[in-house]
Amino acid sequence: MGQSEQEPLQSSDPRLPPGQRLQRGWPVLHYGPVPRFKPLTWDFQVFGATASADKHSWDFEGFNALPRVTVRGDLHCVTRFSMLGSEWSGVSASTILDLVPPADDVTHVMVWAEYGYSSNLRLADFADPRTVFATHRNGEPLTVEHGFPVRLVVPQLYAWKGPKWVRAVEYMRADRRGFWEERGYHNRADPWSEQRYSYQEEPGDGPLR
Ligand SMILES: Nc1nc2c(c(=O)[nH]1)N[C@H]1C(S)=C(S)[C@@H](COP(=O)(O)O)O[C@H]1N2
Ligand SMILES: [Mo]
Repeated sequence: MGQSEQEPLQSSDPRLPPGQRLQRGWPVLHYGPVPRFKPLTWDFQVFGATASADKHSWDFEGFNALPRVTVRGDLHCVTRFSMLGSEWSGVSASTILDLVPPADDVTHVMVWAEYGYSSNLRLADFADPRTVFATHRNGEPLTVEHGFPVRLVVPQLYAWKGPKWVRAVEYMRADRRGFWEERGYHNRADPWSEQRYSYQEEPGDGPLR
């Protein structure tokens, strides 16, 4: 292949946060096995500090009947690859907040997935209009490796903040670390300020470990 066919310098793309490089295609990355989808027992729960104090849940049909949005968002993995410019469709996290309001003093949420994977978010990051429980990418249903039937996408944070195979949202009155946040990753995970590891945390970035 001749010099003339070389790609332009990808690191100059203004959508790439510092220390990230462009990824072609869509790698599969997660801890543990891919769960098998069981349509009859699958549900999507909202529990914890709801305004009504009641737990809410949708079955598969009910979840798929919720109002839908499409958002454009990038995926930045802390291992330094970024996938730019996807269109994610699904249920906006703000729709979940509207349908199952949190109590007034809720500050954070934990998003739970199959096999106990979890990630914590500040309520403001969860309520951001870019945060979506995605069922489709670029018009195609997610494959099971990428999180079918539903995964969270939080494009403004590192991608571990977006669990695949989501099953529940827990409203919390105080912050608590999720799966990777307990294992040395940054509690807030803003890729634009390279918040990769928990040793970089400043007072106020997260609960004590
Ligand atoms: N349930 C679950 N979700 C997860 C993970 C995981 O280990 N388990 N890994 C996260 C990480 S670190 C990344 S980079 C993205 C990768 O998503 P992809 O496999 O669709 O590229 O999934 C995130 N969601
Ligand atoms: Mo990642």
